[in-house]
Amino acid sequence: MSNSARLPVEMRYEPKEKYLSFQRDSLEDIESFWANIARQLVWHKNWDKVLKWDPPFAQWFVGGTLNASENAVDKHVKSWRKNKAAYLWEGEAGEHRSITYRELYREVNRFASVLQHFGLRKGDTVAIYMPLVPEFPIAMLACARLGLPFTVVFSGFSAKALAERIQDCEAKIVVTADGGYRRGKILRLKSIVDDAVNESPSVKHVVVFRRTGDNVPMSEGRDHWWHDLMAKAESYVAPVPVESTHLLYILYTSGTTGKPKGVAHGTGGYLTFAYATQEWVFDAKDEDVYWCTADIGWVTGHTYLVFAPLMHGLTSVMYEGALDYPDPGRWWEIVERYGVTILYTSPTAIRSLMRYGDHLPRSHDLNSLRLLGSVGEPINPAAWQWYSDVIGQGRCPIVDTWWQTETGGIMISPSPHLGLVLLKAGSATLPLPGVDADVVDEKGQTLAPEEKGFLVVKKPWPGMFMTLYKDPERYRQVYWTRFPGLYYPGDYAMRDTDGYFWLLGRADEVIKVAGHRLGTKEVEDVLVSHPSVAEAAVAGRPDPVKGESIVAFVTLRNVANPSNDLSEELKQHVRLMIGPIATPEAIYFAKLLPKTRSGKIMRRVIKAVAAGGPIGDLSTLEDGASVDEIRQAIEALQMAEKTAKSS
Ligand code: 6R9
Repeated sequence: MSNSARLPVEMRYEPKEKYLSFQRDSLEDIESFWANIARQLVWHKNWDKVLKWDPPFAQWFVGGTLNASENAVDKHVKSWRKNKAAYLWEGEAGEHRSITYRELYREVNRFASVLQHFGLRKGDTVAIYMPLVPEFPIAMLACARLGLPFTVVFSGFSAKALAERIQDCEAKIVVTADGGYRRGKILRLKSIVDDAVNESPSVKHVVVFRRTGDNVPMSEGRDHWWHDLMAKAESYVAPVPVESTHLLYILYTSGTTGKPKGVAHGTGGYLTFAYATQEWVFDAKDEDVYWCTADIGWVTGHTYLVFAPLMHGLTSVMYEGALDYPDPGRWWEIVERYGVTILYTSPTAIRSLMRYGDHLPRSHDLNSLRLLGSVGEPINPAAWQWYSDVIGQGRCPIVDTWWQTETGGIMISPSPHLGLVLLKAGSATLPLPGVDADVVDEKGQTLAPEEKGFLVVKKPWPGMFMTLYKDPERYRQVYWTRFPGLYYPGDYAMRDTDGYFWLLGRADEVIKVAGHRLGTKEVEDVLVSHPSVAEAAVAGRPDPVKGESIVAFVTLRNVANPSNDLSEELKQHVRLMIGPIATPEAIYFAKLLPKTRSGKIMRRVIKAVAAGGPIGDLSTLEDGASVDEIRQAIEALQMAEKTAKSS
């Protein structure tokens, strides 16, 4: 696929060899490679040792001390950037706020003072459960200023899920808001917090930011209004230098079974990796307007909406609400209003927007855009092409970025800053410098090109998580035992003859039809390549003959309507593209699909609906999306199934 010819001259790709040799050189001496980057951060004390590698535990920049909030805000207040916008915030109802670096600095200091007045000391933990408002990063940075590890819990999670996380990390304070807005409705966050805190004895105080003005009960002595506390706060609190390996945050993510995993990130290594990857991948400059659409409840928001862009002094757009509210042109309006130059979003958002057709993006001025990014799932070639043609107007390279909560930052992606490689729709291209990725077979042996296997990382990198919180054994077991000595992220992958990585979905998402293994993604990609289909989720259903048979749930683009003919056409389409073995036994047309906060389809739910079994308790869904939204999606799925069966 040659789209490079249409890119602006400065974005044309470099010969792959140059890029590959840079990649190789960085791996020869990873310690000095990463140390050179770490030196660009502000340290209180230099490290004694770059890497202490006691497999599978890595400690980066051992002996060094620094402070994350100082790297994110103090640094800029001393420079011309002090009055530059750090965040251009837009509320769902259309309010605007612009927060300069100087203002951000003042608020972070004052909120740190608030936390200090509660008697919190370095190492105490804080839980944050907030809507997407500027006070969200302010709370995170204030915690970091005092060396208080924080855990952000996505605001779509239920009280039960919130309580489980608060209890696991023994948070002393919860920072929340009276509510938030989602599709014009109020999410009652404070009442969820009340339920969670009632079961969580570690919590001594709850700080409530007033967002909606809703009347919420405040428990005397325990609950405090953000603005009351801030009015009495000091305007400066010295940043507490912490060891490079000091816990910066814990982010809970779902495991295949049991309780969520507390992914624990340190400070110095994480920040170094965030800093480097932001530059390599987004090539952002001072004049850019950068918009990472992720919620901060997801790791993408932590790294690429908070720490990395702030360390670089960038201007970020932050939008509170739903992408299609009040209409599906909202995002394009935002791009036009702020002159967004870099847009970083997920394949699921791209597919949702795609289904409304081209007229909405075409009726807005998207000429400011120069770089587009994707994260969260493999981006199917059809969505990639639409993103490139309709949103990027053939001008903007697409960076498809593969990474995980555990990796802390982007691992495999094109790197416009270092010299872009030829892009291929659907491939995350090559590992970033210092990242030693490989594709191996069941025994851990490197596979030949074009062979499918397991993605692994062979050398430690600074962004890697330190452990699973309070559970080092599980850390070892989940990530390091499958292939001893290699980090196993749990993804399927393939490398082509050019060495490009193709991510093929989670390794556990395999359906076995009559003995043949099929990745759910293979079938889904083919379905969404059909012009009528917006999104697809397939699952296996137990079948007495074939072991499993395939059922597919699809949402349609606006141009199409459900019909038996279309269902047959889609079955034929899959049959032709993959083979008879992959032909779905049933196609169900749904209005929406249940998704996690990062837009990943909830396989467990899809599987349960497909098999006709019980869905289980929604409040315990480990990787929450809004419980309400999931419930609606399930109803839509069940409805789709019923309609199909009765017709
Ligand atoms: C950042 C994030 C991690 C899993 C990961 C993989 C999938 C993410 C991807 C991708 C293919 C991409 N994933 N980005 N797959 N191409 N560009 O998503 O973190 O929520 O922890 O999920 O997401 O399967 O292992 P997280």
